[in-house]
Amino acid sequence: MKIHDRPGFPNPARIRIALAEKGLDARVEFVPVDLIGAEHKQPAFLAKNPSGVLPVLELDDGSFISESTAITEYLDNLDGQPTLTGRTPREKAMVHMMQRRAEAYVLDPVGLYFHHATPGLGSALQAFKSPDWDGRAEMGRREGAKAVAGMTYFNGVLKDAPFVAGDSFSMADITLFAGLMFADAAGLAAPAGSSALLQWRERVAQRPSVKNRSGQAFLPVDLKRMGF
Ligand SMILES: N[C@@H](CCC(=O)N[C@@H](CS)C(=O)NCC(=O)O)C(=O)O
Repeated sequence: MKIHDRPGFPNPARIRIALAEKGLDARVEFVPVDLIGAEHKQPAFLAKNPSGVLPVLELDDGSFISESTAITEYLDNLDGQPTLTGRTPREKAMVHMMQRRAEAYVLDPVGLYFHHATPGLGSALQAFKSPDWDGRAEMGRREGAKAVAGMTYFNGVLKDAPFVAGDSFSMADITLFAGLMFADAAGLAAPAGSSALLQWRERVAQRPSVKNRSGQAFLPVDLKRMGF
């Protein structure tokens, strides 16, 4: 198996955490993609994933799987013992629902804020982000506010349960964790009173699958290197 990604970015991090949770790192070859140089918007990459985003899983039979949820489901079911996507019909439905909320309420709006209301990843990529649209920064700011409201929602969820989808760590936790990572990089802080969310985050940060990846620095390091 190959994973086409760039370490340090939030969606690639979702898969790297899932791989580590499943103990599958050694079975994967990582293929770096120059996201800052917009390699993922060029025909060779678009043939692998027409959405033009990372990560992409390449199977040994030559097929490509994109979308972090689909990749995580594949990895989680490889050993017939899913731990990240639910075991019973109820668990599976809860994980699916809550991870989708984590994407829709936090991770995706943070991405829109980052790419439209800030300098994002620089000029090569900005050329693909509707730079001529006047309403772009305003849309980005609204998405930023939506992400902060999403954090308040998840703070409420985590007051009542140890993990995002209930009693067990799951793909939903990974998605929300990646959303908060991205929020840090984009300069969006959790609102005052988010103690349940921040305590959950600290617990997740201590999991070996997350903690042992600290050498593969998350987004802020790349941004600093770029002078942002
Ligand atoms: N829905 C996709 C989102 C993937 C995504 O947005 N990846 C980011 C990297 S964190 C990306 O490739 N961004 C490039 C761009 O927006 O041009 C997934 O779940 O994998």
